Amino acid sequence: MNSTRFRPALLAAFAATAFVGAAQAADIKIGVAEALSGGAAQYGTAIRNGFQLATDEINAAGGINGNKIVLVVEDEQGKKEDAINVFKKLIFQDNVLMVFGPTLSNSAQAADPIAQAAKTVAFGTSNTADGITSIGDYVFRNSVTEADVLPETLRVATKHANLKKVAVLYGNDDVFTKSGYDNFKKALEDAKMPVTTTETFAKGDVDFKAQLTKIKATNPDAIVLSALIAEGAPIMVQARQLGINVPFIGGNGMNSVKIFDLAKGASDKLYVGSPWSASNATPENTKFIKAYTAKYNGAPDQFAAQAYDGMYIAAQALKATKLTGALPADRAALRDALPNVKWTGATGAFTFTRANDKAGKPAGYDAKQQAIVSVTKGTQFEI
Ligand code: 1QQ
Repeated sequence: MNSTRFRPALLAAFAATAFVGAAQAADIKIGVAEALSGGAAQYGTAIRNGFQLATDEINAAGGINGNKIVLVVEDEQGKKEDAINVFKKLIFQDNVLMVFGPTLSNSAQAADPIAQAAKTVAFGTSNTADGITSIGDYVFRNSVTEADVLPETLRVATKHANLKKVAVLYGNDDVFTKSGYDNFKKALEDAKMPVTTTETFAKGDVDFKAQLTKIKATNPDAIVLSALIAEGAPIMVQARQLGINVPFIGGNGMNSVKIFDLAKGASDKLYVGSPWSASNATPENTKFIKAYTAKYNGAPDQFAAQAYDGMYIAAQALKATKLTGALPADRAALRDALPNVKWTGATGAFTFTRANDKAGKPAGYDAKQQAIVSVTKGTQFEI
């Protein structure tokens, strides 16, 4: 008699425990929109690996206050139309808390306004063109911009290779390559470096001999190149075939170990600036390189490193956020927590700075970080 009277109460207590338990162990869904196929997959695959490695480590260490991060990964193919569609799917159908990506600035400029309008954080780990975070206050990046890196790359390369005059070659139909060109142009003017000729190419071009022949005729000491790797690698190969053996000075697009596979011996004498170096022997970087190499059977690059750090930065913000389960409130709370994160990861010490929009009003958040300039293969210059 007594036992039957108590049973409902006990059952209710169990049910409540089960409910609280389930709520505490709720998964935290994070969208990953990266180029996993097409010409930009060279970057996107490394980025996806970096996110996955960090997520596995964070979850193995107890997740976010006991909750697991679950990645919803989509291929945006390095195309802006696909980036828009993938952002819409992740934000409106999958109901992710935030979105990482897309890979290219060209796609970010098209897709980030979707996230901004939906008041959902868009966090780029590889977008380096001017103006990406001026889209709005839900737009973040931990990628160091071309504007920050290229003047230093040029300064170090000029000194190291004793440059007196350079030729310029850039892609004029991509947000990143155009922004790289604008920043190189400004840096060259500031450094009073004579430019022998300026040539352009378009995305998808495969034959660069016409531009390179013109460049060769002007006898530059180096070629300043703003290109993505799909065009940049064959440009280096074809330059060497034409007997152009001067150094190349590249931006973030050339900052991938894939250049060794794609251009082979022709990738020698390439100067690039980077927020990350394989030879930076900090405990965080050593741990990252070891874990990445073990998991993926190959060396990481700075795209993997920035993605890895990006996930840890988001995790710090999430740990400081009281998630309620109400998506709009949680998305806003995450946005509010992110700017306060300070994190020392594989790429070194990291904080955000506030960016301005076109009207000069505070907008999204840019990485504040140091750059390193290196020449393939071998030499590194800390700056
Ligand atoms: C951008 C870049 C590319 C090289 C990303 C892979 O920096 O598009 O902003």
